[in-house]
Amino acid sequence: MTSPDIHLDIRGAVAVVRLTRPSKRNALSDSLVLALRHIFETLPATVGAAVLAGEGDHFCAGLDLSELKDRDAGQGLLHSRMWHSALECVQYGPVPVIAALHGAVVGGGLELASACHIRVADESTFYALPEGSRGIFVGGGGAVRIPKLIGAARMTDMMLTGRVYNAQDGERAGFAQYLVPAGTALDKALELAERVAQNAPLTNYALTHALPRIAEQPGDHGYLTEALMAAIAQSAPEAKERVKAFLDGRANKVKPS
Ligand code: 1HE
Repeated sequence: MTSPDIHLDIRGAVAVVRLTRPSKRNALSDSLVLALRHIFETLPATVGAAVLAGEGDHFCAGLDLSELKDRDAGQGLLHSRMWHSALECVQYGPVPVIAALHGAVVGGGLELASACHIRVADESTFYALPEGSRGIFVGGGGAVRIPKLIGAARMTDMMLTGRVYNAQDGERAGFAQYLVPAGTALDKALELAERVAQNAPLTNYALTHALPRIAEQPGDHGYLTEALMAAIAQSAPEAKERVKAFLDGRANKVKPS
């Protein structure tokens, strides 16, 4: 399934996925959501990390509101589940995903950004959940993912009052891990992706698939899952070689930033 509104470029070990519907502020139509899902389901095995960005002045204006009008309750339920399955392919796909944010990151656009593993925001970024004022609710997993970033109290405030967070306040609140000058989010995201792609694949898998589940488990279950994941990761030949390289003085040291 392809769409003219989304493009995939493979740059070495990094997949660059761009929303290319700037005339509609990258609003997410059904066909675009399905194409996004397809891209993350079928990334080549040579890819070690992905970057997700939006063309034009905004990352993403959320759900394509022009498609909302004719849906009954049953269709609405299935539609939300379709978003869930697509965004699960981003969060629990084969590689870590780094979102490069600028301009509007609103509604379903914020839900999409929340499914990524790292968010890099430039100074033009703003975050909002206009669902509250449109008489609807989040439906793309935002009720699960966004409170994990900023807390349920902040999300409640955003949806009840229409509060918009600017880039600085958004970073402080927890939307993004990186705040960079306007126009540089994609470069920073690419730089991070290059680094992430050099990690041992099992380490990246542990961070994207095991960590979020461990964090949801009761502590004593989490400790066991952590121990199992740690044992699997460290038994991989690549882990043994990386540790040996450090002990032999061939690997980088940790330096103060
Ligand atoms: C759209 C959409 C859209 C723009 N669906 N067409 N999301 C929202 O409620 C956000 C709605 N959008 C906005 O508030 C603004 O468009 C922006 C702040 C993002 C950008 O403003 P601006 O001045 O740059 O653009 P614009 O003039 O408002 O929009 C340009 C065009 O994009 C225009 O169409 P045109 O044919 O008149 O040129 C807009 O109609 C169109 N457009 N946003 C459809 N969202 C899984 S559930 C998720 C639920 C939600 O995401 S609800 C939140 C939806």
